[in-house]
Amino acid sequence: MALATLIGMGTVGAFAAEGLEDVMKRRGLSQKDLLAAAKTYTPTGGRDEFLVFSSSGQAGQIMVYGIPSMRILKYVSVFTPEPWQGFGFDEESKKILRQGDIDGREINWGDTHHPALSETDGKPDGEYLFINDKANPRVGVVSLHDFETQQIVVNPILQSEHGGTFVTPNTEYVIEAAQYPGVLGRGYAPLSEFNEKFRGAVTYWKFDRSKGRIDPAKSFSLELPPYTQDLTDAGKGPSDGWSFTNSFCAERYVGGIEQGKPPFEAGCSANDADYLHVINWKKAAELVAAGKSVKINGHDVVPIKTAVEEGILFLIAEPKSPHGADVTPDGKYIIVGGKLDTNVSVYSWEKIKAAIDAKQYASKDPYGIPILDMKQVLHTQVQLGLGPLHTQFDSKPCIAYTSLYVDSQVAKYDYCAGKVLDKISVHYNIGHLMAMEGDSAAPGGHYLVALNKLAIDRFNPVGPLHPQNHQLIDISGDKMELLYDMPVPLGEPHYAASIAADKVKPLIRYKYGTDSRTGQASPDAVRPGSEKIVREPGKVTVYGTAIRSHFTPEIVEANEGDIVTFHITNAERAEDETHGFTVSTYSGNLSLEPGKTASVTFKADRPGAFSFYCTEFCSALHLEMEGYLMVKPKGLVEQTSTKATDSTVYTKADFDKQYTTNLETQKVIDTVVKYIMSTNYKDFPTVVALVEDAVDQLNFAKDAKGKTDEAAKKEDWQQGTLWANQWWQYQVKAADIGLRVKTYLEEHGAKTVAK
Ligand code: CUK
Ligand code: CUA
Repeated sequence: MALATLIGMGTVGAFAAEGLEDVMKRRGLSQKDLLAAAKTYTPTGGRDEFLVFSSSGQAGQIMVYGIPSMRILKYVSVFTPEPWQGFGFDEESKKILRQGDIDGREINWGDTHHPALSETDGKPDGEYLFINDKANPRVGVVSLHDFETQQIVVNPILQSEHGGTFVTPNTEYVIEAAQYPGVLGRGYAPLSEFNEKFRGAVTYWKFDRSKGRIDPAKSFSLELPPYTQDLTDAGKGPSDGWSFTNSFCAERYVGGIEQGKPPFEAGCSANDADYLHVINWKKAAELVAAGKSVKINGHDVVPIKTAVEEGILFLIAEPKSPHGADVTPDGKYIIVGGKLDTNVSVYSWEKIKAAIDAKQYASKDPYGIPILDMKQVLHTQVQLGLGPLHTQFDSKPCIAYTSLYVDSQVAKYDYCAGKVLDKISVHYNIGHLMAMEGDSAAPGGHYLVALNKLAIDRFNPVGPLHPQNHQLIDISGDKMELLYDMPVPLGEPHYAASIAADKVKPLIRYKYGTDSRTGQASPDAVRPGSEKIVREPGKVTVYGTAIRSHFTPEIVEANEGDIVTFHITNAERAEDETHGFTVSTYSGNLSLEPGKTASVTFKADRPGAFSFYCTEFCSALHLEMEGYLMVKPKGLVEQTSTKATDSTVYTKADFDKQYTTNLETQKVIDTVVKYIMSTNYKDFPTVVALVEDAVDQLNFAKDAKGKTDEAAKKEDWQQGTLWANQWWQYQVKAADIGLRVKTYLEEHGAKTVAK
C-alpha cells in the first residue's frame, strides 16, 4: 500500500506535463477527432445552441438533450409513471395519467413515436410539445413552461395510430392518423368484412392555446379507407389548410399465416403502389361546423362519402411501401420515401392543386375517392439509395436530407433540381433523422442527428438489449461530417424535434401554491404559519409546508384504518431548491419544486411509527428533514405522559455557548452582506433572486432569535437552546447563499459601486 502510494507520487510529476499531442497518442485520436471534439465539447458552465425533444419509444417519455454537446438534460414522462418527478406518484399527476385510461383499463406505458413542438407561422415557438402513443391511440400535451405533462387525450374512435403528432402552422390542430385499420369506435366485425367494415381515419385535435389544452369537443376526424395510414405532415404556405398522410398495405391484405396463407408482410407489399391521402382540413372543419359530420362515440367524424362529395379528399399513387411524408419549408413540395424503392418522390403542390381544381382524375378507388395521376403531379423523383424513409430540410433553399434505412446512410440532395449532393454512412440502420428545426418553415441548419435503430458494436456491451445510437452530423459545409455518437438508453426514439435553445423560456419557480398539473392555484396550499392537521372520522388531512430543512408539521398522528392525506407546499423561492416527500412503506415520492403544492393519499392500514423524510438533498441538514406518521393500533389505550420527550437536557452553559456562536456567525454574515451591497449586484438577476432568498432566511432567523430571547427570559434553557440552534440553522442557510452570491459576483466581474 505504502509502496504503491510512493510510486504513484513519484510519477505524478511526469503525467502532469501531458500535452495535447501526448493525449492524442495515448487515446489514438486524429486531427479530425480533435476538430469534432472542439465542435461538440461544451466547457463547464457552457450552454447548448439547440434543444432536442426526442421520443423514447416504449418508455412512454420524452428525452431532452442539448446540441452540440449531446448532454441529456431531462426525461419528461408522458404516458409512464416516473418517480423522480413524482409523475404518477402524487394525486395531481395521477389524474393526468388516468385521463389516458382506455375503456376502463389502466394503461401505464406508451409507445411514443413523434413529438411535435407548437408552432407560430410554421416555426417552433417553444410553448408546448405534443407526442403520440401508437399502441394505445392517445396524444399527450406537455407544457414547456415547466416541462410537465398537462393532458392526455384518448382517441375516441381509433384502436391504433401512428401518423401523429404533427401540428398545423399555427397549432390550430394537432394531427393524429390511424395505423392498423379497425372498426371505428373500437368495435367488432369479422375480418371477412374488412373492406366494408374496417376503416382508417385521421383525427384533428383542436388545440386551445389560451388554456394550453386540447379541446376534445371541438376536435374531429375524417373517415378513411382501410389502407393502413402511416405518417402525416401539415401543409404550409401555399399548401396551408391541407394535410398529407401516406399509407401502406393499400392491398387491404388481412394475413392468416396460421391458415397457411402468406403473412402480412407478403400481402401488404405485393402491389407497386400505395396512396398518399390529400386532405383539405380547413374545409373539413367547416363541414363539421355546418353539421355535416356523424357522431361516433360522441366524436364528430366526416364520412368518406361526404368528403368525396365536398371535394376535400384525394389520393395519389406513391411508390411501394412508402414511409415519411414531409412538406418542404416553403410548402411547395411533399417528399415521400419508399421503403422498398430507391427513390424519393417529390410531389408538386402547385400541380396537385391544379389537378384538383380542374377535376382531372386518373381513376377512383373502391370507396369512390378520386385518384390523381401520379405522373401529372410529380415534380421529380430522386434516386438516393436503398430504403429511403424520412426527410428533413436545411436552412439553405432546396436542400433536403433523407434517411436510407437499408443502406445505413444519410443522403443530401437538391430536391428542386433532383440532384444528389453528398452521402454519409451512419451506424446502423437509420430510422428518422432530424435537422435543427428541420421540419419547420424556417430550418436552422448547422446540425443533423441520425436516429439509428441499431448500435451493435458501437458502445461498451451492456447485455443483449443494446442502446440505440443518435449520431450528430455537422451539415454546415458541403460535405457532411460525423461528430459524435450518443447512446440512447431509454427506448426506441423514432422521431425528435429541435428548437433554438433561446426560444424556450421555462419557469424558475411556481407562483406560490401552484398545482403544476392544472397550472392553477391549489386549493390545498398553505403559507408558513398556517399549517394545520384536520381530523374527521376515519380521516386525517395534513396541510403542510416544506422549507430548508424541515416539514411543518413534523409529527402526525393517525389511527389504524384512517385515510391519510398530505398536501405539502414548498415554501422556497430559491432556484433549484426542490424538496421531496415520502412516508416509509406507504407512499411513492413527491417532487416539490419551489412554490409547488403536491399531495399524496393512502389508507393507514398497518399500525406503526413510520418516518417521513425529504428525498432531495436540499441543504446541509437535509438528512434532518424528517418527521413521523404515528399510526396507532386499533383499541390502543393511550398512556398520557407529560414528561419531556427530548432525550438531551440542555443547561444554561449550553445556551450561552450557542448564543455566542450565533452572534459571531452574524458578524460573518454582516461582512458578506456589506460586500454584496458595495457591488452592482442588482445587475445580475440570478444574484437578485439569491439575495431575496437570503433575506427570507434572515427574517426566519430573526423570528427564531425572538423565540430564543423569550425562552431565556423565562430561564427555560431547554427551549432556549433548541430555538437558539434553529436560529443558527437559518443563519447557516443565509450564509451559504451569501457565499454563493459572493462567488458568483467575483466570477462574473461585479464592480464596486461608490456609495
Ligand atoms: S416511424 Cu419509426 S422510423 Cu413511427 Cu416515424 Cu419511421
Ligand atoms: Cu428538503 Cu432534503
